[in-house]
Amino acid sequence: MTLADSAIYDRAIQALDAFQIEIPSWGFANTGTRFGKFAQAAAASTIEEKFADAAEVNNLTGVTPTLALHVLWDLPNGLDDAPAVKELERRFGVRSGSINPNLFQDQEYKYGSLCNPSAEIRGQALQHMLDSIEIGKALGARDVSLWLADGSNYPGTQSMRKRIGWLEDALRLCHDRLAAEQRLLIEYKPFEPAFYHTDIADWGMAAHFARHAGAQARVLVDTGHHYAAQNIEQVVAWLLHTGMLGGFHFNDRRYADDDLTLGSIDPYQVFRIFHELHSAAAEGLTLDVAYMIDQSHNLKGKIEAMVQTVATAQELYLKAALIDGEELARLQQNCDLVAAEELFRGAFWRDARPFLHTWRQARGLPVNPLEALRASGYVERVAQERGSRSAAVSSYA
Ligand code: PSV
Ligand code: MN
Repeated sequence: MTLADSAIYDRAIQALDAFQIEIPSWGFANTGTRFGKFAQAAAASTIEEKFADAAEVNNLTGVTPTLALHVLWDLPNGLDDAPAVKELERRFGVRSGSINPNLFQDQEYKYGSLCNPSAEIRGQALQHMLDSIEIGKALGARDVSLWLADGSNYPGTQSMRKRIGWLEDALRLCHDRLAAEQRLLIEYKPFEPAFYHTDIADWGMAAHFARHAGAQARVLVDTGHHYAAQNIEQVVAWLLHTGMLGGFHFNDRRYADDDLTLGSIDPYQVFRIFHELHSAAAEGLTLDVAYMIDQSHNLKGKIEAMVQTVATAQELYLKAALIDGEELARLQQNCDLVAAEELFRGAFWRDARPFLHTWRQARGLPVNPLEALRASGYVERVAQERGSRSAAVSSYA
């Protein structure tokens, strides 16, 4: 190995050591589209099963020690469920990750939750946020990750400005309740379920609400929550520059919020996002960014798709870490466009998997986690145990 080779090897190993990604409990459950669900026998239907699946993914990949929880789906009795979740953490060796309040399912939220014109409903939504913060404290989970479905469908039917004020007030009250180590992450999305205006529609609005809420609030970037032509890495660069980037929900998309497997449509975009993070870190910025997956696998096997996603994230993170940052900065400074682009693209085309294999081998992990999952028979076993539940249910939501 030459000196240059060994420097790259060290960089690869360092990058892999630093990378962890959170997986979502809802990625293991039966989900679907608004047209129907295709039930899978191996799908998890209890929180215990979700923890079991998460442990399987973590045992195979070694980089997913935390499981994101959705309050209504995973802790339907709120704080009262926290001790049982703690017990599952111990049993399965997986910790609770971000706590996701649910302000989009209850009937009273038809016209909004924290932005509802009714003070009573806003109060109810605020109480759910405060309860979620307490759940986070009880579980020792750091991030409370808020996505609001609030918005309206028709022009003139709501006061967008009043709703800004209501949301500012609510998020500040939430922030006041955070423990010193907790964070409030604010996720944006341009449309769906609201189709005229959404109360937190883009990163600028999310950053405003986060700043207004307080010092422990940050923006969460869900890669599926942008218009098709959006330059997401530029959004990331801005949030890094302004110290407002708190985390990611990774997934891929072709049209809208499709929740497809990360990198299945545009792996180059994920690479470009990771490059922004690596280059910011190399330039001395302190990064405090939670990497999370937000995917629901409708047709693919859920556990298999999760392992595939984690491995893809590692590969793309690693490829981006292998860019020669100093050389790239020199080429950028000299406006040597083609050389800069070739260096950048070259890293994307490089097969970084041998580094990943070596890293896995050294840590006693399966070199190919997908193959190992198949060989383990885990999916078949749980499918049998969990039984084939209700056949595909067709409904128009
Ligand atoms: C909304 O589309 C979202 O991205 C939010 O993060 C929710 O918590 C999640 O999806 C639910 O699947
Ligand atoms: Mn999301």
